[in-house]
Amino acid sequence: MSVSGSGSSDVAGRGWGPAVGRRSFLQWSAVAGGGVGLAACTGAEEGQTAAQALAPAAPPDRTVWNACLVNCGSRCPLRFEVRDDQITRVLPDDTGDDEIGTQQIRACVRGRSIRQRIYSPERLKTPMRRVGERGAGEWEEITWEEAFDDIADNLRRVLEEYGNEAVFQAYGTGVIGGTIINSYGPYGGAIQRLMNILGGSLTYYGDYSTGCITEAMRVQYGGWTDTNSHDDWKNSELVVIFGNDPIENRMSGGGEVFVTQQTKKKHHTRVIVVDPRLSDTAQQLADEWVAIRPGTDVALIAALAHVMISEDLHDQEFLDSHCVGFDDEHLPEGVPAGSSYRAYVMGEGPDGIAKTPEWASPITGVPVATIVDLARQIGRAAGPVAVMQGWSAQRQQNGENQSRAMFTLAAMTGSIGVPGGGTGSREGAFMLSLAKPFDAIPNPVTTQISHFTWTDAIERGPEMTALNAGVRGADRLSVPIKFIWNYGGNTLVNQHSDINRTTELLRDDSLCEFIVVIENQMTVSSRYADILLPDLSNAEQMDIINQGHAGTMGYTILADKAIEPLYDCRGIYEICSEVAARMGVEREFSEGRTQEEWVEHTVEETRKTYPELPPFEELREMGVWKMVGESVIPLRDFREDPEANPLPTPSGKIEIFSEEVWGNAKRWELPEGERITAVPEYVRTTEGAEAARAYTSYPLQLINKHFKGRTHSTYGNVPWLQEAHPQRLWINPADATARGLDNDDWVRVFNDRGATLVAVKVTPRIAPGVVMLPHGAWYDPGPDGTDRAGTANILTSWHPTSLAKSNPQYSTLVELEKTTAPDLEA
Ligand SMILES: Nc1nc2c(c(=O)[nH]1)N[C@H]1C(S)=C(S)[C@@H](COP(=O)(O)OP(=O)(O)OC[C@H]3O[C@@H](n4cnc5c(=O)[nH]c(N)nc54)[C@H](O)[C@@H]3O)O[C@H]1N2
Ligand SMILES: Nc1nc2c(c(=O)[nH]1)N[C@H]1C(S)=C(S)[C@@H](COP(=O)(O)OP(=O)(O)OC[C@H]3O[C@@H](n4cnc5c(=O)[nH]c(N)nc54)[C@H](O)[C@@H]3O)O[C@H]1N2
Ligand code: SF4
Ligand SMILES: [Mo]
Repeated sequence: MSVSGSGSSDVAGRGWGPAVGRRSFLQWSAVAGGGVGLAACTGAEEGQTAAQALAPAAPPDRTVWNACLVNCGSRCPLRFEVRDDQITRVLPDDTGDDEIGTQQIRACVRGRSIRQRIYSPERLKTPMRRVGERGAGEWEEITWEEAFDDIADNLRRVLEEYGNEAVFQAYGTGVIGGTIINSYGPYGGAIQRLMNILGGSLTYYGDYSTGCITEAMRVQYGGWTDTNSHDDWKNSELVVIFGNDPIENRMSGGGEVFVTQQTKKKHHTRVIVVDPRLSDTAQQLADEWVAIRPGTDVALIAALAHVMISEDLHDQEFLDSHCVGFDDEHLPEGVPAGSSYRAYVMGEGPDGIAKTPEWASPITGVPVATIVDLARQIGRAAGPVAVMQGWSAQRQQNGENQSRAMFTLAAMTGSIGVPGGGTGSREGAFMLSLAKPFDAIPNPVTTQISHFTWTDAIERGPEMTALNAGVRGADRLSVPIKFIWNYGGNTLVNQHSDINRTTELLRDDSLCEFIVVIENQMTVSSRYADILLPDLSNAEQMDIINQGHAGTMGYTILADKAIEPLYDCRGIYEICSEVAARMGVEREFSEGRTQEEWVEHTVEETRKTYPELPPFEELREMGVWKMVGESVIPLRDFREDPEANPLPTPSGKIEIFSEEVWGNAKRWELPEGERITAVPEYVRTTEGAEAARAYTSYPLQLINKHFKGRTHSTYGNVPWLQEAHPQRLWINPADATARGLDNDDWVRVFNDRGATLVAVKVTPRIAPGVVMLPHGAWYDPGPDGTDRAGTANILTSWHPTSLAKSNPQYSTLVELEKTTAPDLEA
């Protein structure tokens, strides 16, 4: 049988119709007929109104602890009320109180609407094999036995023909909170375990979240370094936030929203937010908003440094004792004078340009007086200054230097490693760390690419070398990627850059020969599968959950199975066990344990570190277990005694000048016009602020923030959330007027890579010349190929950043024109 779209079989026999495409709530109910769509979500009877359906009609049989496992950074316990094997209601954590450290971890709107995801009409229902061209969405339903055989045959063939380096688990964070059902390869999980037993697979360094800052931290601090946890604002004189948005990112009411709001309320610490948008954080927590053009923080910071140096407002003593290369007197041996950060800032370096506020203002869009005032507020603060950053200032071309400049500003304040200060990085949180017996098998393949360059590895694998593409662990790739496991991820298409180019690449099955997708929903990545497997949702199985960001609270959740598997779905543990059996390694894979026994084993192993953690059965009853920790203050020991506690950098100090990058700048083969720099310089880029104003074709800078209506693309098909948080392009009134646009008008946003249709939100909350399209909307091409969902990655570029080879998705230039609302049925 050949079917289009999602699996149409109705194995569970509950009256779910065939899956429909992306639709609004009303269309959805209408198409599904008589409110069946909603009924599917609520367990309501046909013909009931929404209000009747939402009212808890009859008491539940039982309440089961589970959790929201998506990658928002928070991780909330959920309590599922279950009646007749259907989740009828979702409740939040009800343990703890309203104090930081013992707070309730209250789920946000997304977690609380998880029923609409679990019971979505787009849920995959049965295993399927592609029959038409890859991506065309034509399938035949197959049995699980056929699916397992097919996967094992192809895996064996690829391993024999090309070797282990040809197999790749794609980036996927849809189930990042899980331990056994963890979708994020770098944390381990079932697929990585299976591949490691089979001789390993190609992996990656860096990630879509933090590719540039991770490399910046390695260069400057010697490795991953958080800044102080948000609760520590109580000790700060001033908090300066570069593009961090804790109110809209990681939205758990027990996490960052709660901790930042409570701390601000109690301690009234002055907060300045530097951001192209008046973010929800700027709106709720800031005393001052500095509107900046994306990607120009590094220029702003150079000008702040110019003022601070000129007016002697920096902590020279700390820079002398703890840092390398702030000034020419503290450069590594053999490096010529004029190479330090101070020389760069004061115009004593090779470019001879003083980075004055007058120099920075036209680049950044920040007025000269504001720059001077900001430098004086930072430099003259009577106590510690907490400089911190989010991650989107670094999800850009030159993102590495954006991050490094922020670390350097933190060093200039001398507030690193002390209460109330910070490293200039993103906030840390006290964490409970689970034992990971399931992930104990190492990967024999040591070759790595950057997370972002997997499309290049499909296209031109062996051309990629250490010097031209940042390959690590080997001089070059030996083979292209030929086999992809895609579990709980949508970076296969939707979340990776340049969707038109990616889909063209994936359509050609002579390049990547076999793609297995394991999903809950018919996403665009699902469409590019050769074998598409319907996974269980977290409600249908048990796991032990990794903690998310909650300031000074450590916790874990025992997420229990709440309902029986829906349709013909099976879980990742069973899937990998069955493939392992066909590859002759079932025993090594399972070690004789069921999934539940692995969870129990994990709890028992974790109890060796945390003896207070209750045993398995007790924990299962409790659901969530919390421990009170302390504020996180990274680099405290180093601050106190840098000689006794050196950093893992070559010099043991904070490397504002990096000798490694200085050397690589001469060795690496970079594309024409690109530079990597030993100190955090502002570098002009092809899709940066200056290019926007120089080009006539694409004069707007597009950023694509992490949005309250979704976690990336997950929850993107939930009608309640689509209604509450509609997809809109933010645009400044000046830019809207110039294009004849009013609020809610539809526009076509385009550049050379593609086009998308979306309605606008005209608002002074975004800087002129900048537009913002929340990322993660579900790609929905119309008949002419134009996307109709407002999908950001139709516009972004594959070209990686220079140093980290990372995703520069916020360095995207576009233009837009008024159009009419699309016909979604076409
Ligand atoms: N333009 C642009 N692109 C970006 C970003 C950006 O800022 N701008 N951000 C980047 C960042 S930081 C990240 S982390 C990535 C995130 O990209 P991804 O890691 O791909 O995250 P999601 O888009 O949420 O996709 C997760 C998938 O998991 C599926 N899923 C959810 N639950 C389950 C489950 O129980 N089982 C299975 N099998 N699947 C499940 C969901 O349906 C969804 O398709 O996106 C990156 N892409
Ligand atoms: N609700 C929700 N929360 C999430 C996620 C989600 O999808 N939804 N995703 C999670 C994940 S995986 C990640 S990686 C994090 C991402 O965390 P971030 O990357 O920090 O999140 P963003 O919201 O994209 O950006 C934060 C702020 O930076 C601003 N900004 C953009 N460009 C610049 C710039 O050049 N300079 C300055 N100063 N500011 C800039 C944006 O306007 C925004 O207000 O969020 C996590 N939290
Ligand atoms: S999306 Fe994040 S904040 Fe919201 S419920 Fe899930 S884990 Fe909690
Ligand atoms: Mo991320």
